[in-house]
Amino acid sequence: MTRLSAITPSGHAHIGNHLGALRRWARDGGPGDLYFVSDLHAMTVSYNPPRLRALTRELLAVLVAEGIDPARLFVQSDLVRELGALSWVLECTCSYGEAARMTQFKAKGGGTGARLGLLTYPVLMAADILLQGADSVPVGDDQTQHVELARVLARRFNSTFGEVFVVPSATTPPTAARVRDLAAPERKMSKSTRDAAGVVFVLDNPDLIRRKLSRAVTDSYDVVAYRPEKQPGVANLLEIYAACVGVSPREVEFRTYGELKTAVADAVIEELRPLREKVIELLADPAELDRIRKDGAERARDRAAHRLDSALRLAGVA
Ligand code: AQP
Repeated sequence: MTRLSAITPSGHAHIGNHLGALRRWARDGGPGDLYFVSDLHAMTVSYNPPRLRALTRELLAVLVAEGIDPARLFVQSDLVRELGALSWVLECTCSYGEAARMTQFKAKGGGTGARLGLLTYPVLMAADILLQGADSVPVGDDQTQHVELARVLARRFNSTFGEVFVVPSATTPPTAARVRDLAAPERKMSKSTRDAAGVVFVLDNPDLIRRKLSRAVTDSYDVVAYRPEKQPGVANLLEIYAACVGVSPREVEFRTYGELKTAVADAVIEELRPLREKVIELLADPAELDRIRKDGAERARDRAAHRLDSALRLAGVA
């Protein structure tokens, strides 16, 4: 089985990415699993090119530092030519209605003024999946529709031109922590949030982590209890603590909010310390990171080559 997962360099990696996904990718990844930094997907909104390049490199370093096998990693844009070619073939089999129906396109302000890339990015995502021959794509609810489109396009290509693609399925990843913004616990912690006060980044130093946690929003109940509906801020802190130390949030006991915040800060600092150190070490050794990236690109291109060649040939263009 080949499971394909990605992280978009829309900002710096945070503790939510780590606890909710990356840590698990490193721990549970099977020999066929693949992971990539989806830098081309970060171009569908306004972005800064040098920052995108730096974030892509940083996220690759984070994935390696998490302990994911470098042989299973690649950067999406290293396959830009292959993906560009397959995206075009797939776009020519996909209707405007199918693309415009995507709820994410609508949610992100899709309309006549939207970038075309925002409309067609699910087709690029289909190309990501189909080129690597992934049969399973673990995604949250917001992405299942895109995997469904990849499924439709794979089937359509196979039945119209000839069998080339594995038909992928969306799978639900095992439940993991869903970390919320410390300053606004009604929303999830996000890489692209403008105000970083409520976001703990993997590369934040211990003092900054302590400061962000000491300012985390709580409530006026003044009781440390796990009641996500009534006390979302406190519940979020309990969940972060529990995910770091490996217990259930319901079994955690603290007397005061101050005590809770100090314990969460200590746990987060300890959880992130080895990861942060390793990322810094990797970023300081450009040759090693370049080697990992080049190696990953070659493997990913090798996996893609025969499918792309067959698809182009069957589509009558090469
Ligand atoms: N707050 C979170 N708690 C738990 N898991 C999270 N993930 C993201 N945020 C949280 C998981 O991290 C993986 C990679 O994320 P992504 O690049 O696919 O983008 P995302 O889900 O849109 O993450 P962000 O950080 O919120 O970025 P932006 O700001 O660009 O939207 C995914 O497996 C995701 O579930």
